[in-house]
Amino acid sequence: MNPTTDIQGKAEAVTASNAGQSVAWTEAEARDLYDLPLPELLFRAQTLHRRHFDPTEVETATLLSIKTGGCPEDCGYCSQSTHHKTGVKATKLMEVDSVLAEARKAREAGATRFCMGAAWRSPKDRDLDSVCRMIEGVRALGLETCVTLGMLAPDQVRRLGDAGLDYYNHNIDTSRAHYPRIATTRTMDDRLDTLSLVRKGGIKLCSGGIVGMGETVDDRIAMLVILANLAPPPESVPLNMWNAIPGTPVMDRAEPATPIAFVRLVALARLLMPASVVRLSAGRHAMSDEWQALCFLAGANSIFTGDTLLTTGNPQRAQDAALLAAMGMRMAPGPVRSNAAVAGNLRSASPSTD
Ligand code: SAM
Ligand code: DTB
Ligand code: SF4
Repeated sequence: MNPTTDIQGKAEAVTASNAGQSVAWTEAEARDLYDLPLPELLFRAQTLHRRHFDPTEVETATLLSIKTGGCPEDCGYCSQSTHHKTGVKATKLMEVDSVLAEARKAREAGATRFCMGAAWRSPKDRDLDSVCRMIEGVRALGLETCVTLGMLAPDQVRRLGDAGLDYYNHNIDTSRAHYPRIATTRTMDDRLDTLSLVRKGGIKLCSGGIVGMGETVDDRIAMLVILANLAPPPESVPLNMWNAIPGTPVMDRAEPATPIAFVRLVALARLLMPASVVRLSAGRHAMSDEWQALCFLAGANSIFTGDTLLTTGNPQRAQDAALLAAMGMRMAPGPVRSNAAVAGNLRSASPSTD
């Protein structure tokens, strides 16, 4: 019998439980899936993808850096750490009204989620007052809300939940083994503790990582296994290709993933976390249309739209719309949710051929 048949059975069990609470993956099982012949890997990923989602739809979120630079953490990949000379200027927390004006623009451009990022180790209570008003204001515009503010205390989670926060983004970034090589002012367990508090607070998790920081393929797989075993996995899983930042320590050891290696990782994320939205996040402007197209075929179903991420660039929205149209796909008009019922309910969108 094909040794991966049992593993596929496990992936089906994740689907059956619809959230994966009871299924724990091992790194060896995940590696077996990752190493499948690409046509087989993509077939399996697509099969699970369409059980949960309309495979022609991609969720769109827009990011805004509400407090840039001056961060005391030493994350070796980040433009915003005070430990590295990257040329990023530190700013104060934005005014609530200015943030809401940006959210309105994002909504007019078609985004369904607005994500606000702050370069903090953890928020001060006074700053959280403003962030809560931003969340309330963005929600009132009819957008889903996401914030990424660093580590949280239980009371801060409660306040964010009371403000109506939908998602908290907090990436684990890499494997446990590689973590000390990318940050020393915090640990993987610090990250997992915040994720656990956020989940207990009833807020949905957005957690993923970065590829291309000198890690091995096994590190990338180990990172996905940690996320998949959170029981249930994060509702949203961003996979970032490291956006090179001159002046950071990661610059000396960065090695971008090949397109095929990245696509395999996306497919593995889809197999290990079939009910999660997998976001093709930073690094898209360095990817060809064909590379991105393969990621969508492997199960990625979310992107950031808008020309900037936090401090780096992102493809123009028109370019994204053109790629999706060429694939007979579209930006989802509302939040994307796992729903086995969409299988067999594909719109008869035909690809544009120009
Ligand atoms: N300070 C908060 C924190 O670290 O959680 C929130 C902001 S931080 C910039 C959010 C995430 O952006 C990081 O966890 C990391 O995964 C991602 N990130 C930062 N710099 C990046 C880069 N150059 N390329 C890709 N992803 C990056
Ligand atoms: C995530 O996983 N990627 C986004 C969001 N979550 C906060 C951040 C990407 C940052 C890319 C580097 C920059 O623009 O500074
Ligand atoms: Fe600070 Fe977040 Fe950048 Fe780390 S990733 S330096 S915590 S802004």
